[in-house]
Amino acid sequence: MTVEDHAERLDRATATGQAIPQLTSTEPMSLATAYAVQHAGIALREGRGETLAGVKLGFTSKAKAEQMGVSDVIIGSLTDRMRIEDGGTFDVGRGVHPRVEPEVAFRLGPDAGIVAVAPALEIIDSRYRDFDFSLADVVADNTSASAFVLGPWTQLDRLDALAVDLLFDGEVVATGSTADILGDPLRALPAAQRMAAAYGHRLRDGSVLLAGAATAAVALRAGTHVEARVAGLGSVSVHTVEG
Ligand code: OOG
Ligand code: MG
Repeated sequence: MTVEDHAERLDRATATGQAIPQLTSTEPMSLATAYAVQHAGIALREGRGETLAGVKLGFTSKAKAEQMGVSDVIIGSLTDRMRIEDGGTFDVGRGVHPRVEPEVAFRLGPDAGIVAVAPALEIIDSRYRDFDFSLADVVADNTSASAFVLGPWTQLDRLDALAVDLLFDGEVVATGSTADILGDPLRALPAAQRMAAAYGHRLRDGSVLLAGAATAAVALRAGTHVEARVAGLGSVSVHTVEG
């Protein structure tokens, strides 16, 4: 199968909510090819009018790496269509098996420096059966990116040890610290610059950078008020619906 074939299979799985077997179940795939599949998938989205909104990092925390059994940091693309307004809704029926994780987001300025920070929720949804994949598979699947929600932008110099809580209907379902993100989420910027240069992503003026989850991801079901709280940064929320 060609890079385009792989990208189209993943794109169809995203559109239909039908999981597919791992791409690497039939043939091995290099990381370079996996990123080529990821970019081909983004090109399909751009062909439908979506525009790039930024990038995300994955597996920047030990909790996430242990949950998924994959430990190398990965990079993926975010588009405008993935963005949900703070307090908006997410339709779980359109996904395969969506999960949510609390994150920290940065807004990048003209020189790709950080100009603002916000609490964030990332909704991930692997297009592979049972949320099970190798590193190449998850890279090809645009790092499971599905949707993201940004809280209020603020300025804060130190982010190294802020408490992070994920709440479902007001009850804490996961807790962590921003220190769980690369030791300090500010390290996400050099990490993203390195990954972007290596794999062909761009950190443009106004881009969003999702630094990665501070806790393991939690499965979503319909009818839930989902909130992330980051001490000193405030909170961000989304309601899940079905249909
Ligand atoms: C891959 C995405 C990982 C993070 O924040 O670590 C990620 C996955 O777990 O399916 O977004
Ligand atoms: Mg994430």
